[in-house]
Amino acid sequence: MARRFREHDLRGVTDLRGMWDFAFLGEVEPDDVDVSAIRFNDVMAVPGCFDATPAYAGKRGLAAYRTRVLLPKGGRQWLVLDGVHHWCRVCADRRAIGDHAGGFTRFPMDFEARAGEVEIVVLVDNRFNYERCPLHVGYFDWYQYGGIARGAELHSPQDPFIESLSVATSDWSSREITLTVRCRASAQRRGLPLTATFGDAVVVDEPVDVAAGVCEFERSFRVPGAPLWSPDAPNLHLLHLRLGDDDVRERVGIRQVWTEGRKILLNGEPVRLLGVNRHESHPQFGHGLPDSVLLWDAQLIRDLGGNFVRGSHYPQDGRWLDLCDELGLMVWCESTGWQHGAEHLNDSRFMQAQLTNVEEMVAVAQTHPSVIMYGVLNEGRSGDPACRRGYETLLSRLRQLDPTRPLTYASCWLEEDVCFDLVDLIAMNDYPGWYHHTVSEIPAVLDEDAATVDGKGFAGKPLMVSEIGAEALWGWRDWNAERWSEQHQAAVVDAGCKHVLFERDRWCGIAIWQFCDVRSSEEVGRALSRARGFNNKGIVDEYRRPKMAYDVVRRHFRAARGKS
Ligand code: ADA
Repeated sequence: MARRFREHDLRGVTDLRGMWDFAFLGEVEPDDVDVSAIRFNDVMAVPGCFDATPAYAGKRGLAAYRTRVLLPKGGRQWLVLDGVHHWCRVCADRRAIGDHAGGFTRFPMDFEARAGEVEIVVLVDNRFNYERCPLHVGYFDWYQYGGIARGAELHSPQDPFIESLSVATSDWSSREITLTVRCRASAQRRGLPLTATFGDAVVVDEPVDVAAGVCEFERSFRVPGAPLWSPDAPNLHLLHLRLGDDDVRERVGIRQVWTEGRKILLNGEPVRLLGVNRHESHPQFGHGLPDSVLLWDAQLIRDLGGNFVRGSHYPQDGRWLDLCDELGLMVWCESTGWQHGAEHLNDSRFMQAQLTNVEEMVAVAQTHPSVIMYGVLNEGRSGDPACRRGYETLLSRLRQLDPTRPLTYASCWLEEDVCFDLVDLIAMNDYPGWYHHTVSEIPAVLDEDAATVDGKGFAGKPLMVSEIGAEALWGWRDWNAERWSEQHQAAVVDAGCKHVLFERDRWCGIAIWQFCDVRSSEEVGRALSRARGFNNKGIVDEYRRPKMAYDVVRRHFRAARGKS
């Protein structure tokens, strides 16, 4: 992905973004495709979603993308795709080099090639096929676009090759940072120079021995006095790591997050999460948002006085996380999911796909200081004892992969929920004033929800409202202020924010459902309950035009943050 800082000085990286050759193949099975016989008769933007363009709007089927790259050096190549929706087969010089299932995550594919031109073809399938891609099921309440939606790069790796670099603040007060480097070498190497600079300071400089295959090592260092990262002062530092002939640069924010009693602490100070749920979706770009739209979104959340965004309901684009790092937005990053039940959580294909999704999510998210917690399975049936094992598996894998961040999941099963003990922060989704009850009853319903959680023995844990909101059609203003009007939505978010932020101190935060309107699933059942086929609970519409609720949220968030 193209980042705001140069990621490599030594490693050759070709950015593959731009126009690719394209062919929509439709109802064809990938196994039946002869890659050399594809007639590429169109072009498509990468990153982008083909089914969000006028020519292919709403189409599901197999599509083929092709580009050519000039390799200065032969040998092992590393193709890195940041998100392909939602199943793909990658071919280099007409040979399949691998399949990948699941959109929204970065995955590498390596292959051998000679110096000179290499042809990359990616077969992309946006159909729902549970066998092939159990992560994406058609009933979700968002439109699942197809295409190479995020960045694409070709890395010509050095040997040894730095496969990943994790950076974590191990102690914010002494400014201690721990690096975990994972590298791959074709043969054992002794006394390889390892150096790391943090800003201008050399913090690691030593010879290391590297074994053949994959090896991992950890180093810690301190940078006394270095400014910390927080939403009010999102200080970032550049770290440059070199191992032999390979290198990687990463941006570091020094900060630690943990929960204590009912609070969530950032560098020892309690923080209140003021934010929105945000889908990465736009009618013109699908899931492949251009930088300018990402910037719009971040600017608007900051304008609201927000300091928090829940990445609903899938892993986030590294470019968005870069922006959140830089502009001081705290992020909840969650695995892909929507209202899964025991039939999925007890299915090994689904669970394996979830585990891969969680691993790929952490690989991208973990270097970002903005990511303050991880979540799994939005509104899964955490109230069903038959689902508990699935929650345990995913949450314990997350803890193992990254023990530095609190864990959560959004629950809509408060009374029945059997998984609250597994998380650090309890998150409740409820829609009083929309699916049930009146606006004036919202405070009482929220109090009852909190009392339910507390009554189950979790009064000592942090609790947040992870979803609350109502639908409003942009521009539909009506004296009756009924459901679907901007007035009604404004009244719902007004009552919710007022109660959670100013009338009680039980909740450590609130995330409005949702930031912007998004296209919903094309399934008939969903379409009939979603005017225009969109989930219209955005406080801005899909083109980011504000509704009345926007100003209401802005007033409350700014007051809560002590701003005018
Ligand atoms: C759920 C879900 C959201 C959205 C919302 C709604 O709680 O988590 O994705 O579907 O409800 O608008 O009903």
